[in-house]
Amino acid sequence: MSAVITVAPTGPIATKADHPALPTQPEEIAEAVERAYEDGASVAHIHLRDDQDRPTADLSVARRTMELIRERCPILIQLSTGVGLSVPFEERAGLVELRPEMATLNPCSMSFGAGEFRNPPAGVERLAGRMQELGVKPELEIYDTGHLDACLRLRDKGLLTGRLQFSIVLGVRGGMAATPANLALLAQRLPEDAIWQVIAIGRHNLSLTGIGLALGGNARAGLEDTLHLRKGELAPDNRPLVQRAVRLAQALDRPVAGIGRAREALLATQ
Ligand code: KMH
Ligand code: ZN
Repeated sequence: MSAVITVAPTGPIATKADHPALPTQPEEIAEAVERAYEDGASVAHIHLRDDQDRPTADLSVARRTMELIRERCPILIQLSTGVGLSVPFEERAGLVELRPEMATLNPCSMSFGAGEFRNPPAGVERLAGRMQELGVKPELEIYDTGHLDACLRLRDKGLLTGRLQFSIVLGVRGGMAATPANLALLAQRLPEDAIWQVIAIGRHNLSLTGIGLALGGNARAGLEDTLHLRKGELAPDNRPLVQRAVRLAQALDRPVAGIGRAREALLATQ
């Protein structure tokens, strides 16, 4: 079974002070995405920054970034509606109006490091419904077991249809710890036909990405999830992280999905 590799070149938190090669402006993000596409990624998970490098849900920044990516390569675009902790939920939700192929849906509020990640139930339902109307495929971000149950309730209400697509997010302070046992617990509770990947934040990124692939999941790689290749060694940029995920998949006999395969696997059954 082929593996879909997602690149997550920029997250909501790290800045250029943390990593000088972090792509934050539309041109920089498009460049990093094109390199990842060349290396085997077929999905780009995108966070946007304003001209001061602060997280933003500004539609003109998003539109410009999407245009630049589409000029460069046919990668599937997944906008993050998580955006950043400082951006209000309704602004974040507005990003789906640009009709990316996919967008994230964070089903629950939670503590997130030292901050709060607000995803109010009524807003989440509205966003799920709007994504359905627009044909934007939700990637369901589950940071804890109850988040999976919240997604299944959305499905029972008819707000999620087709094969559900999950990211099991491990290692955020406020969510489940990055351990193999937590990954196994969540993976075996997913609906049987679910599509899923691991998002392993921080130092367990490599081992948990490998376990996820070995269990049949897809993989995500990039500076959003870890700035390091290994303890004490910064990744020079996104490229070696993506290349490493590709090598991991290949070593596990999971051929890396091209765009056609990824489109079929992720979008065909909406
Ligand atoms: N930043 C990760 C902890 C999103 O952007 O909506 C989870 C994530 C979710 O990527
Ligand atoms: Zn993200």
